[in-house]
Amino acid sequence: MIERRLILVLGDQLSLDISSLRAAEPGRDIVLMAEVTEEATYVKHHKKKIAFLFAAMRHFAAELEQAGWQVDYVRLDDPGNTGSFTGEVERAVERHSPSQVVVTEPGEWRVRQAMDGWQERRGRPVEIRADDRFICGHDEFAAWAAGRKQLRMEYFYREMRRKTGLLMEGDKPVGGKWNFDAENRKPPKADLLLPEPKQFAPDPTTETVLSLVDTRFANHFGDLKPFWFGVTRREAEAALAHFLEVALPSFGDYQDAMLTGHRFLYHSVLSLYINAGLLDPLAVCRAIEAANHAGRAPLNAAEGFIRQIIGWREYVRGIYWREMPAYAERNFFGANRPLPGFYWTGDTDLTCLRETITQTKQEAYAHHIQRLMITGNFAMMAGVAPQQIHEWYLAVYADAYEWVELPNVIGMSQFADGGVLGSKPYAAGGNYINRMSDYCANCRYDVKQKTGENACPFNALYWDFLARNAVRLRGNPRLTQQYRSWDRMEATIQQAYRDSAAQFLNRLT
Ligand code: FAD
Ligand code: DLZ
Ligand code: SF4
Repeated sequence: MIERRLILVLGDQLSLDISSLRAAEPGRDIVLMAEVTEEATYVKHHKKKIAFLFAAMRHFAAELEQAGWQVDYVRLDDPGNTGSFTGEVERAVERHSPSQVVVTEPGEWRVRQAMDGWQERRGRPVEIRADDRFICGHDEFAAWAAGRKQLRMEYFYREMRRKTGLLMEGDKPVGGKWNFDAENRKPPKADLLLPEPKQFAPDPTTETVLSLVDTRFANHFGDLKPFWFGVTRREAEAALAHFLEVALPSFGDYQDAMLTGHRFLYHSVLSLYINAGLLDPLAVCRAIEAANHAGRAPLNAAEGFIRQIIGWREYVRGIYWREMPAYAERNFFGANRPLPGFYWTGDTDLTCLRETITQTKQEAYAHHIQRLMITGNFAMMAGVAPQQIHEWYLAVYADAYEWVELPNVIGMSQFADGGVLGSKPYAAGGNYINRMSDYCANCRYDVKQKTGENACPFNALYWDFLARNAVRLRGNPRLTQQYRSWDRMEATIQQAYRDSAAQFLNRLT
């Protein structure tokens, strides 16, 4: 009897050299891929995100078959589909009687917990292999973090630069500095020549998926069409090539800018492809480095981009696996306000929030500063329960998986971890938003007014947030200046801020 193995490939493991496939033989072993309701509904994911994943999975299965693999592909609407990974592995074990089940470790704690129970349940050996598409393994991150009083991305990032050799000259960073962010905060200009990400027309396979999602997930958030994401490795590579050519040179300069109607600016819109496995993160960084070497991208752009991938992306994953499962429950400020309903509709008269949420609904995309300084900043200052805003982010973005989304939300944007990931809350009033965007020019609120009915709500919320949380934040050395300003204000002005914030928050409820 042939000793064949069952290789499970998850929807965000669409990489030909994933560790599970490396352990297998095409002519002998069976690859299992399954569309399951549980993954689409444990939070109600954006329709575009589900469509992207199912279409990419179907194309990947076809690619594997062309390469000689036997693929057992379970569609969402196949009769007998149990709707969960556990159920589908059990059914496949019965179909194929494998000697062993092999899988690459999942990105999410929830799925890892389920997998850890599989061997006992089926009495069949289950091998869970490391996901070496990441540059930094779990043990390596633990060793780096051990004994440090504070974890900070910048120091971790330097280790990753040394490890990969990216933008290095021997043991020195190219250009003499590790970080060129000081050059990366240019405000937007209305006359910028703005590129768009590469768009792809759905083929018949994708059209079938679009119909399925339209029927089965009609009550999920977000617009399904127009659907223009790439769904194959080749398309993802074309999207990367397009980014290198048209947007990378200005990526650094305008990284923090926001412009009405321009959803992507110079961002790459590659995270959905990288996170699903269609692009390899290190290969993307090498392409960026090569563009810099060839004189096609300045160093501040190349360094800024590479830092996001080998710095932030790896760092948040390290934090996730180090801190879970307690991390998901962290609530440093004890915030308990329900998520305002307009996060699901965009129906609000705060222009910055309306723009960001509307584009999220349409595109399943918002760029980093919109996520951090508009929807995240607002939720934190308004005192929204971190677990509610976390579930929102996990549901609405096409690139969201808990390992990357949770630390960005709980740690970076809500400071709900009290400073594990970052050193201070990203709180800001209307001035910051006005400097980095053109939203305020077209808003019913006046960004220059501090308090009152017509004042930008971010202004009062900012001071109210600091005052409300003084016990927790006053000792933070990065907020000394802010608390000094608050303390110097006359009591009547302080009260006016608190009253304005209270009135606004009451209306919100
Ligand atoms: P670009 O601006 O072009 O950046 C290049 C690449 O760097 C991205 O494609 C991404 O792979 C990586 N990157 C950049 N910043 C980060 C970061 N902070 N953490 C991890 N990778 C990063 N990113 C996700 O991939 N999934 C998420 O669910 C997610 N949720 C977020 C939630 C909040 C509250 C915040 C503040 C950030 C979140 N991010 C998330 C990080 C970042 O906003 C997105 O990676 C980025 O906006 C994706 O768009 P892009 O590909 O155009 O990125
Ligand atoms: C996000 C997602 C969705 C919507 N659907 C599926 C699916 O049907 N089958 C699958 O294998 N993966 C899916 N995924 C991605 C998984 O949620 C992801 O692999 C786990 O969260 C582990 O990171
Ligand atoms: Fe947002 Fe305030 Fe500007 Fe309006 S005025 S867009 S609410 S920051």
